[in-house]
Amino acid sequence: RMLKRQMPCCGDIHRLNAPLLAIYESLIPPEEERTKQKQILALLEKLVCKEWPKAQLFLYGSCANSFGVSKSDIDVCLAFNEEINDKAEVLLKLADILQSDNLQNVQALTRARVPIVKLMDPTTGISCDICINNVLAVINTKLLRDYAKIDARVRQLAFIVKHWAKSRGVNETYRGTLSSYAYVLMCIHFLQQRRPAILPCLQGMEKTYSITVDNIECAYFDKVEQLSNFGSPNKETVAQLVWGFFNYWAYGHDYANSVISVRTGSIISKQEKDWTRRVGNDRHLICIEDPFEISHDLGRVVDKFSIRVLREEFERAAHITQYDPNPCVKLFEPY
Ligand code: 3AT
Ligand code: MG
Repeated sequence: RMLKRQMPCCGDIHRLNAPLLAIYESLIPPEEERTKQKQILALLEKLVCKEWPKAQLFLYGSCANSFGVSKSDIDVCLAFNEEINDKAEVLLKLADILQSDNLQNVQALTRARVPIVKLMDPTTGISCDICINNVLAVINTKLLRDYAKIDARVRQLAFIVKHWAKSRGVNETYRGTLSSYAYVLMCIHFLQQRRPAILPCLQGMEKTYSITVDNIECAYFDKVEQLSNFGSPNKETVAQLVWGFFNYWAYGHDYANSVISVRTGSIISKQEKDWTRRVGNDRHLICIEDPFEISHDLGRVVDKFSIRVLREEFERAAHITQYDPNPCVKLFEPY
């Protein structure tokens, strides 16, 4: 009797589709949030321009990569045409300028791994982090946004995975779990690997966009409006994909030998990357290659304790999507 209850039933997974789509819909930011973001950017531009007329401001991260849920903070990059040696000095100056306007909680965090100025706009209630010359993040934001345009299921899957990760406490890099950026790359990789594929490998195609940043050539096919039918031979629903995603990370991934690589659209070996042993604090227990900074493993924050937490969470999620009578509640239950 036990076995029978545990038997996966193919028709069953579809019961999840409508509720998962409803959750996805509820997470999409309303249009007025975009308006507010633009307002803040305009205000910042006005203030920054007085001091540094040649500098430019860019949105990056989830407010610009189309994977932002409602009420996310916004990430802004202040880009100068030249290298800035003393970022702390510029950030303190910036904090000073912003403070004198009516922005609240302006704070320069000059010793963080990525030094930033944090602030809150009292009229909109939106918090904002400003970094300096982090142009690669602006470019990887564009790559993610372009992938999202190819097939609606990219955003659906990634929203649900991010929501799950936040609910379950496994979206905290300072505690050894993964960043939102890493989760979105995991989703893109997964969709590149479906058969038929739901996503192509944009960096493996003709280069229609190319820019060199910090000596790294970032190039890929960005005319994605030409790819709007790419995923249509694959008829999988978001429920099947969510189930497949968690199963892949619970039981299908070879943690000992494999690196996932959106850049190549495939799995590559740890051996090939020389990510086989711990170097300093980088452990490579789950390997996610950054699409542009290819020496950069986004899994390097994961340690021998948090890898267990992560894998147990993938297994829990896989089990719930398959067998739980109330999966949409259980999956996102606070930890
Ligand atoms: P949230 O919705 O805020 O959780 P997000 O997409 O804004 O998601 P993060 O706050 O983790 O993601 O990061 C903001 C952006 O910074 C996303 C990506 O463009 C860049 N980024 C983050 N981590 C890395 C990294 N390790 N290497 C390169 N770029 C990164
Ligand atoms: Mg963010």
